Amino acid sequence: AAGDTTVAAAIAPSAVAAAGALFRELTGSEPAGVWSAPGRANLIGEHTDYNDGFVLPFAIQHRTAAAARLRTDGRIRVASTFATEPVEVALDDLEVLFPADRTRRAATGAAATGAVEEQASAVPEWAAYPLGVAWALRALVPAWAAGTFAGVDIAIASDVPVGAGLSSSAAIEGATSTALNELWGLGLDPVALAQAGRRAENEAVGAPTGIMDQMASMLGRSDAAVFLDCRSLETRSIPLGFAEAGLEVLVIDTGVKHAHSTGGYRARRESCERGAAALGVAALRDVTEADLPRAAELLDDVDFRRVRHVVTEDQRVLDTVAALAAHGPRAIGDLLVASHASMRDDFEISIPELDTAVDVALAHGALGARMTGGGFGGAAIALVERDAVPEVSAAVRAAFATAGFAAPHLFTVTPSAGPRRDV
Ligand code: GAF
Repeated sequence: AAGDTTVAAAIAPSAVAAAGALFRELTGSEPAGVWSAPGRANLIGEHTDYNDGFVLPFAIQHRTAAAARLRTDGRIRVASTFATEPVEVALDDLEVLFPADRTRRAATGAAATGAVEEQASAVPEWAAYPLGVAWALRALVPAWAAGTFAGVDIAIASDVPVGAGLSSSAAIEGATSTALNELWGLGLDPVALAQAGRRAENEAVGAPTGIMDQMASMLGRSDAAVFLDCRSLETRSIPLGFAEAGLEVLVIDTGVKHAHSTGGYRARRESCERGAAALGVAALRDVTEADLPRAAELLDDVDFRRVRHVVTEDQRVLDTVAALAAHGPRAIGDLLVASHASMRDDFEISIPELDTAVDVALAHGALGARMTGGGFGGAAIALVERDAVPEVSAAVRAAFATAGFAAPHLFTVTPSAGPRRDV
């Protein structure tokens, strides 16, 4: 138990102070404000978002903060505690750095863009998130084209564990878009800001992700999950009641890093697209369990199992929302377990560390457990009686040591509020 406390304390939120300090170091002056946005844990609904389906994530207490202030020279400079060097470009160059399409890139002329394109490949990945958000916001606001936006300095710090499947990237996007929305007086609503964040991730960073993480970060509420229909983008706040029920959500971060801009994530998307095309629907959202026998005839075994995961996972999200409303959080354990089995066996995005985390948590009394996020690494969540957190944690640590896995990071997460201005 003492070990758990140490780990929790080490990651206790401090991003706001760190972003402010970094801003002062960068500019020698005070920021105009500090804005922050949370990471998220997904309770259930994995790889359903880009299939126009349903998800049920909640924002967590770990946040990313952006300290920012306008500048008058039309340049944007971003610094972060993840990197030693800040990155600075002219705002007008963002469109060349991240061209909306090839036609536009061609239209700007190779000679004129050569130097900037060289700069684009030199933009480190972390900086593509905030710069990509600034670029995506520009596309939303026609006034930008008339050059009405001032430059800006932004310093970013985060308490969200990176690569743990807790959406550290959506938290950077959310903190940046919330800061720029206010400083530039854009008046955009949280859904528009979430869409700008997704666009930054898809087009500036090049990770083909869905909209779940940005919506979870932007629309989070204390003690509630965000039930999102990824087709209509309608959301409903779903009370979770973990605290009143005496339950905790324990995160087991395996420390195995994943990246969604590469390999497996993209391949899963392609399987889903082939499945939808073969079944003649716009997206797998339009397929029900009754269609699965036909899918089995039309698809090879691998694509069929990918489709079966998405179709059954959508149903599990709806069942979880219904179970929470009818019976409360103790009723959702089996759905979490079934979700994990589907990701392990049909979608094949789990890894031995995540399977061990889930199995051991369940063997030591967790009500339910599943990997959370895109997979291939990252974290599992376990729904655990408050009093059982030390026992489950100790058992997971021991099992990891026995299996020869790196020591996991264990901490509890609390369903928390979305973006805000902190200073
Ligand atoms: C990652 C992506 F960013 C999300 O859009 C979602 O697809 C998730 O993986 C899997 O559910 O977090």
